[in-house]
Amino acid sequence: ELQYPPRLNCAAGLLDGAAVDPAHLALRGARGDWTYAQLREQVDRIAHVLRGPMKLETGNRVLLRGANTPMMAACILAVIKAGLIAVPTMPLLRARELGAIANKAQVNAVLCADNLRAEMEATTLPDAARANMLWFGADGTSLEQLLPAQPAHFDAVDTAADDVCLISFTSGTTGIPKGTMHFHRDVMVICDCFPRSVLQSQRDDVFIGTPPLAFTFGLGGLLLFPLRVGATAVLMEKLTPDALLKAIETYRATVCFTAPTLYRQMAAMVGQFDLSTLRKSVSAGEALPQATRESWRQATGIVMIDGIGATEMLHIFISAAGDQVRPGATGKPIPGYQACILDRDGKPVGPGVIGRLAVKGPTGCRYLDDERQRDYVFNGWNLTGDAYEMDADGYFYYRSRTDDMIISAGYNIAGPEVEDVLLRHPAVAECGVIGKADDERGQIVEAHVVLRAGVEPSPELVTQLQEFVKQQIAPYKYPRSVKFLESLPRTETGKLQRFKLRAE
Ligand code: 3SK
Repeated sequence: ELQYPPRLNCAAGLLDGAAVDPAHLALRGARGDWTYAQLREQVDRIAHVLRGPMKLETGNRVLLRGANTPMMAACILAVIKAGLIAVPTMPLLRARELGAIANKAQVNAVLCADNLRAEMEATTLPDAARANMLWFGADGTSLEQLLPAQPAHFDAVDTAADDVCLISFTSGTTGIPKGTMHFHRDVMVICDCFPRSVLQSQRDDVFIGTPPLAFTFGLGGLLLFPLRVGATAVLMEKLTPDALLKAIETYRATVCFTAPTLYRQMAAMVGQFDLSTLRKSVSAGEALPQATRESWRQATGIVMIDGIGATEMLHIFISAAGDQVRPGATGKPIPGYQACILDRDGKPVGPGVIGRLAVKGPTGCRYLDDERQRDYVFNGWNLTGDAYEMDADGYFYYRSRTDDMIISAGYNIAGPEVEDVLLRHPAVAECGVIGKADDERGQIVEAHVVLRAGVEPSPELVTQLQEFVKQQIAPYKYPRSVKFLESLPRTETGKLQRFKLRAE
């Protein structure tokens, strides 16, 4: 069913798709809104700048850097429409991290939001890129100055469906980001999988959310998926829970994409906002605790759509919606994808056994010059690094990251299960559970807890939390060590950096 022509430019395919009405609002943001006709014209003028004044050639790589704004989105689309390769980067990255990405991807040019200029200028870049940078997003910035003189129409560069158009970097939960390469066809594939089979998005949808466009969860949910069905996307620069709730109300959003942490925080505040237009709430980027699913349901009446994706796979490949949702499960492989559980030797295991999640389908891992490709792809299966269990009906249940499974005195303990219990305690706002080396037990369960406002840490509270866990799950899973923190270390995509907790 997923058939695309051998010559394909995905940016052109999305901007000129059958579902697009030129007069319909495409992108909305704090600094103004663009219809599809206006977005297309903006993309075309930027594409002319890339191939004209910037003198870039087909296959060159462009580092992109900016908060979620219509202009950042237009730059990404323009790079791809111009036959170049987009290398989007997270807005909060520092010069050292940006330099590592720019050099790994050997970028030839940079398009960067003006408010992020200082860090970009402090970055060590390949020479070609250092000499070829333009700034955008404020009056009089170099990119915007060039636009009025450019023609309003650009003929998309003729690319092959299997030419690379995007290099997306992983968020670094292990500390070392990897570049993943994706084809024009892959972009169309993700638009035709999850949004069709699970989300069932339509032209009258208004998409909103917080994942950065540099994270493929955000790129899909807040740009590619809405364009594919001719819908509207709201791009927000301020990514706090109250800003998201207010924006859902203001823009009458129907589909929200964000991470479990934000749903958890928003559930406590929804009463102050009108969310009556919201129909779908998609959670990914991190495992969704059942406690968070329940509190969002209680607060809004909405059954969340959980999903697991990976930068390597480009987007979500296991999910479920509506009456297909099963408590505790992420869901089933979405049409087009297959998944199974493998043991340590790479042999499939049956229902009820925890093992390594393996997935295959129309997208897959292609690391940029990285020997870790051999660890990720095994016999055609992509090994995502997640420990999962399947039930007899083919539902998949997240247990932990493969390297996060805690082995204590011979027991296998999944940190997220302990986190899910702790999150139900009224004193706990956030928590991260890890295995800490221990002479006697090999490892012990250690909980890092952020308390709710007004709650003070104390030895009594530690005992209370330990007893609370023992009451709800097998007592050997209780955290023998509890530490209180002001906040948890997270990547910009919201993923908990357990390696930092372990290093403490
Ligand atoms: O981390 C995830 O679960 C994810 C979800 C959707 C798209 C991309 C990613 C990495």
